[in-house]
Amino acid sequence: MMIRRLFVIILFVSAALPAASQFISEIIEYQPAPGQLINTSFGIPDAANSIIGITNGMVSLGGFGGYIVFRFSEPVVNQTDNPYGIEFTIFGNPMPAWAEPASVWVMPDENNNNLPDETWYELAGSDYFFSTSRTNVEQIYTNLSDSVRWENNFSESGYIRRNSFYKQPYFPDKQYFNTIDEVSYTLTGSQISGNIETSEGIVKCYPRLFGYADNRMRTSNLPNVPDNPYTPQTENCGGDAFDIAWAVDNDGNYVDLESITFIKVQNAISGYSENVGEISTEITGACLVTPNAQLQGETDALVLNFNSDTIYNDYIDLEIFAFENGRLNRNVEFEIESNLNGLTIDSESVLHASHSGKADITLKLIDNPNVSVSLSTYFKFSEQDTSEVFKNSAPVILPNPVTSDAQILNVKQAKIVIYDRYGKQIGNIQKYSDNQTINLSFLAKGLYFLEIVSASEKYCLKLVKL
Ligand SMILES: [Ca+2]
Ligand SMILES: [Ca+2]
Ligand SMILES: [Ca+2]
Ligand SMILES: [Ca+2]
Repeated sequence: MMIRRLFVIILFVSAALPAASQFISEIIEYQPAPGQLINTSFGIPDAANSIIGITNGMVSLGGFGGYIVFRFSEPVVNQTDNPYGIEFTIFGNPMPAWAEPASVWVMPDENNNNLPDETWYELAGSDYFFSTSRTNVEQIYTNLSDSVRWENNFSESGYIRRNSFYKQPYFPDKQYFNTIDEVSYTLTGSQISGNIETSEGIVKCYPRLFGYADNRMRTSNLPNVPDNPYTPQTENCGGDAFDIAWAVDNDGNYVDLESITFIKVQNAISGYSENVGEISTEITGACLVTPNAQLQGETDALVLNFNSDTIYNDYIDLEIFAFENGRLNRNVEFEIESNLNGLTIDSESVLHASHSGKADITLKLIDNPNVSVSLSTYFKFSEQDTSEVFKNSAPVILPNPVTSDAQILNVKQAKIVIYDRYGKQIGNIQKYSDNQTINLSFLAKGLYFLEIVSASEKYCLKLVKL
């Protein structure tokens, strides 16, 4: 009796288990950016090798631009009849509100020399077409005695500082990385917006819909049965599922690749938060999909790039993108549902409001109303809203220069947006009212611009932080 039961269980499990050849067979290159796990057991070449053959290894890619290149033993063929069209799943260690998304790139070995010496094609994820996403970001890291400084070709700069958990140097050490210069080196890649939210003391970096690694949580199900990347809920093994058909060239045009040999995973976010340090992708392994024609699901998707609590206008140009099997589909029409009467969306995706008020909005594909996105905002543009914003004279910051607490006089109620001297938005106060005191001690020393926005007017004030 015991023997028979055991036999049945083994048969059941082995029917779906992945073969050894479905896991990563070789690490070709590991070039991390500086980060809190670099030079620890999770950030050295041995760590890179830990993701071969399994899905529970662990390697850190460090900050923005850090990457790893790996392959499976055989070329990976683009199969449209795979579940949801997916070829492989990459696993990381994200949490529900803490993703560290990495872009994924593929390369065929057309010259058959077993080397990744041809063209990398990015698998364009859900955020690829957003105006807040960039390609060809060159980030230079410089090794300072107690931190790492970075600068990029968009005139931005910052530091990766040591935190209290990991006290070792964060710049890749010569003893592990003999191809990385000891003083400075440059990493180039695609970047998506960090969207780091630190409200209420909790740091959040939300997962993107599809197309990024270390983004979505895994389950304990078999790793060769993939998640449907087009739905926000988790199916099958979870993790991040990839379709070779998402490949784009340098100009963002889709390319049809029959098969690929090399895969590069590269941290796509330059982000830092006080509590958790720099955003640094971790990868634990990857697994090829087992073909299964029965496994099907929704393959339309909608994504929205939107985070305005208040719109001081009667329209907003929405960044909304529809995808069909993960490829951008511009020929779609939307229907709109909202509690606020008089809202419409035109063929250019501009949302128009006829009244001020709080709006909870759902946009659906007309051809497939099962696929939708929602947003909440406040339209604030009508006469009764605007008349009370500013008092008789222009706004003034006191004191200026400031060391910590400040007040903005002559503002009854407005939104305040803080920009650094490069014009990059670094913070905002959604509702500033009536000489309220604000604490600006979080700003580094330097020059800033405060934009004070009401429904009818905008003021820009210079602020010096000491
Ligand atoms: Ca495919
Ligand atoms: Ca992670
Ligand atoms: Ca080659
Ligand atoms: Ca899903």
